[in-house]
Amino acid sequence: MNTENFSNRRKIITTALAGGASTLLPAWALGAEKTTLPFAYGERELMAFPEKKPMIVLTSRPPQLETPFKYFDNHVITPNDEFFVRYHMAGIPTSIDPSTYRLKVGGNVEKPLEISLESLKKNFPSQRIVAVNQCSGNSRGLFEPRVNGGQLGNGAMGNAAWVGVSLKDILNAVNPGKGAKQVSFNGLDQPVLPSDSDFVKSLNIDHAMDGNVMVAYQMNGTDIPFLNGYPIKLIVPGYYGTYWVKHLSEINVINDVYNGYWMNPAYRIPDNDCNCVEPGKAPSKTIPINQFTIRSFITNFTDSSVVTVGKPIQARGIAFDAGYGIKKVLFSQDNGQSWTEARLGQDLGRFSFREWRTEFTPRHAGTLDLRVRAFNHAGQVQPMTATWMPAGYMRNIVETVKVTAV
Ligand SMILES: Nc1nc2c(c(=O)[nH]1)N[C@H]1C(S)=C(S)[C@@H](COP(=O)(O)O)O[C@H]1N2
Ligand SMILES: [Mo]
Repeated sequence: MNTENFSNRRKIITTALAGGASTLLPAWALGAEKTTLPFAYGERELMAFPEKKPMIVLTSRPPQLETPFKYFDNHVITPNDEFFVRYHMAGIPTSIDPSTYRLKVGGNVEKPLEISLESLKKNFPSQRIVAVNQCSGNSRGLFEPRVNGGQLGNGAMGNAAWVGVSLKDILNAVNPGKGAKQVSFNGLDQPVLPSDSDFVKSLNIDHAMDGNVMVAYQMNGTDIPFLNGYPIKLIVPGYYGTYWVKHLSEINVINDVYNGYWMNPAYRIPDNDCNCVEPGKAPSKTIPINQFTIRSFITNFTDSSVVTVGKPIQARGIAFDAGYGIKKVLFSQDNGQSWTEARLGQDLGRFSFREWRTEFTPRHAGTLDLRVRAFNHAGQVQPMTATWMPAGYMRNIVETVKVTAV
């Protein structure tokens, strides 16, 4: 896959979408390169969907696209055309008219509103936040023993600059009534079968009002790509992607805990300190998935990289957490026996990817187990051994990249 190819494809896509970013055309298979994710049955096709570079296809209907991991080495902000895509149901919108789009805000509120995009942009103060969106099941394919669900590598995450309106300002405008306990969020996508549940998520009212949760209408300085939720999506910094409702169309203030399928039984984690169970066991009690675990990655080496003994070389990558802030990142070239502290890159905000870099000199020929381990300001640290849960969420073990030194 080369750059020339990329720009070609972008042009085709741009031309195909000449009617405006609000039209999604079907039939878009423009290429069929292949890649292999690092687990059994990890062979995948790459395809360019509208407004996207070739991405790893998990399913095409609905589109579920994983970012090829090498893209993360190029930039700390994930470009829109490299950002992963996740949907649950095939009934996704295919055409959206921004002039008639309305965000309905109601439920237990004093003054229900139907907000146009124009009004959202003009009548509410805007705010910007750089934040990571990560699917709960990112890295699920690496679970041992294997678990059911989308077999993802590490590319179901991305970091973007979001501009929009604080949910707090929207809720203050409608004025939640007494007894308000949660806020529910619905998007334009629909289940295909009557037996399927519409994708609706909820947050506690205090969380919804915390000033960080926002309704975004811009991603990295432009419209949100169609497949990432055009024209507006909910941004829940530090929380798993499942809460980041796309094509957001309806917000309801409710007096109880929303108990629809996508909050219960879906997207639940074991209710204990490790959010884990013994492999093969089911949790006895669960809670809704919530904040990210702390993670870090090496982005410039893969298991097929070759390095030279005695020659200093840079290792680099990214780290992130739920928003407590990355405190330090340690790097090891010897299977975790000794560690050196990496330099941290620019701080783009506590919810952003944080770059790290260090140099190392391969000490001996053969396989080197490279590892990176992040620590945050809340005392959280990546575990050295993997935890397990049936749903395959929240993986954050210290990953190992095995390079060959010659
Ligand atoms: N409307 C809608 N929003 C949704 C979903 C969905 O199926 N429908 N999936 C959620 C999940 S599980 C994830 S991980 C994120 C992915 O966001 P992205 O596709 O923009 O990367 O969208 C969330 N928002
Ligand atoms: Mo997800």
